Amino acid sequence: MGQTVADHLLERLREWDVDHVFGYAGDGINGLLAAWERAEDPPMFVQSRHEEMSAFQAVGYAKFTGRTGVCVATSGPGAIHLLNGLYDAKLDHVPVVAIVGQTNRSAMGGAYQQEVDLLSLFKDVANEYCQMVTVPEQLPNVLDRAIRIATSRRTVTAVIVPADVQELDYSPPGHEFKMVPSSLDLSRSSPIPSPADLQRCADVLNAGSKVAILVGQGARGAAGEITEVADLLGAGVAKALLGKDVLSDELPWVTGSIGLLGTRPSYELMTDCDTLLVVGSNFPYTQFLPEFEQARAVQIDIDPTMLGLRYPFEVNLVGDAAPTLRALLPLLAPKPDRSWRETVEKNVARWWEVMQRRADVSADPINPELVFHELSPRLPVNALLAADSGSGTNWYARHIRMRGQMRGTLSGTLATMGCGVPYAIGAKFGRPDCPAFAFVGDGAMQMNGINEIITIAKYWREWSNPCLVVSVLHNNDLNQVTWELRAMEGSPAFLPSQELPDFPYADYATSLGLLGIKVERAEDVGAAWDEALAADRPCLLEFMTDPAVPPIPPHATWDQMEKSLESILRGDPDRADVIKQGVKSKIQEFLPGGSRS
Ligand SMILES: Cc1ncc(C[n+]2csc(CCOP(=O)(O)OP(=O)(O)O)c2C)c(N)n1
Repeated sequence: MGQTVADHLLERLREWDVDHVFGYAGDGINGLLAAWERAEDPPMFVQSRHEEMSAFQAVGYAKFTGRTGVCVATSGPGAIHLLNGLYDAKLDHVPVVAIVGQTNRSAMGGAYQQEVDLLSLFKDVANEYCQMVTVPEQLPNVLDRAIRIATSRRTVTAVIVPADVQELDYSPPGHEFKMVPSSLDLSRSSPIPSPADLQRCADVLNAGSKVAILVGQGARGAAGEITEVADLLGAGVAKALLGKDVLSDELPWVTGSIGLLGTRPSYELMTDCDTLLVVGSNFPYTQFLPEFEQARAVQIDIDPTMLGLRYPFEVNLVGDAAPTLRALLPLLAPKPDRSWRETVEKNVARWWEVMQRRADVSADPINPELVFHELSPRLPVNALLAADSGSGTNWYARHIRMRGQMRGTLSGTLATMGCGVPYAIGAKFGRPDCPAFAFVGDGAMQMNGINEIITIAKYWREWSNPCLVVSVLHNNDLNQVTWELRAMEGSPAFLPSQELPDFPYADYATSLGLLGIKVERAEDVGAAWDEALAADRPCLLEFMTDPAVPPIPPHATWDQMEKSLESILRGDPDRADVIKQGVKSKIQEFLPGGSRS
């Protein structure tokens, strides 16, 4: 038998070195599934419980490997389910290719079952490239462009292949009129700005005396260069959350995360600096950057379409972070006055002391800050960390000290719930030798994490290192939003929307053959992490955490950072009021949206 279009599609993916495809079956891709059955080689088909999870797994795979993720789904409902994961990739600038089926060409336009206008459905999420393959000769061109565009522009592309086309005999494009031959291969380019533009940037940086640097995920791989620049300029460096793994938190002048979930030293770095250098970050919250008149600012980004946003920058350099900073270094004048750097370092040291004390405050039953604080020093240097969207994101941002080759990610821009567990699964397929961790709230677990634990149970034996720890903050509350309601609306928690039903997370994991540990006392937190790390299989750690621990924003004063927590947790009868009514001005002023201090 000759090759079908579907056979060739898999072969082409193989030629592009695609080793995993995250997907879910359906008759819209039956031809493809049959081809998979015939093929003895990669790419491996990884089955999830829901197409959105397949898309998140492809995103997690891409985020942790730096490669292009590929997901596949059937027509109609399967394609629709992919969307949220694809938007997550698009908004965080991660390359993902979606391959979806469609009804047979003979049925198209006939209001047929499962027929959805996929070109329109994907028009926005895959706006850079979304095409339907209607004849075999079109396949290589469409697939190659989808991969090349997704990879080079760090975005989402979509390939739609009608079911009957998948089963046609493959014939390649010829050397003919209206044929589009195609080829493999893609080199990486690494732009560097012109010497004149570099000099303009250096002039601004040299003129300042209190330099702040903000790095994002675009600065990954440039840790050495950032360190040299920061040392020369006596600068402190804050990190956007997607760039949390760009620099080690063991460096005394790294102020940690920025923004509402960020640290007080990052906040002070921005409020007190006179010069700002942003490298590879699209951090959206302008209010956490310096006042407009306060600082002269310059920016470096590889993507010219993302430059110049968020702040009135004087110089916007198009460049790859590492080579651009290397070219900039000889133009920078060392700053002999180190007093600014010393202040930054003092703040950072104080921050870690405050974090220790906040984690030590007792709560009912467990202070969630302690969960992250206990884990941080235990993390292996090659750990892969996936944080879901919820109150835990605060504690991930603040308590986890990145070091070594650790990688960490989250849904930075879409901030979607439900990404944590599938990201970690994608990580394990991309880098099976590394221990992986997912930090997830009980709401996100109930949304989809519970189902993806089944996927972990299905596949973990295939990973060379079985360590995958899913930690669940079991607080029976959609806690992050509960605090937002209190802060922004001055509203008591609306229980019908905020309260969550109970679920036995650890027992459930145990029932699937994984290790499940329920932790109900603060003194057991450290030992539970140790047990999970030493386990011979993936582990679900269920921490019974106190929903009354508030995510204090970074503009709270140092004193407020500590005292607010103690007063809320200890100050009965206030505690009941704060939690049940949530409108006490005492806490209001510390919360996102509350008055600035
Ligand atoms: C798909 C999606 N739906 C809703 C939200 C809004 N949201 C953000 S955090 C959050 C609460 C998360 O609750 P949970 O997972 O239990 O974590 P917790 O905050 O309680 O730690 C909600 C509802 C979102 N970000 N994404």
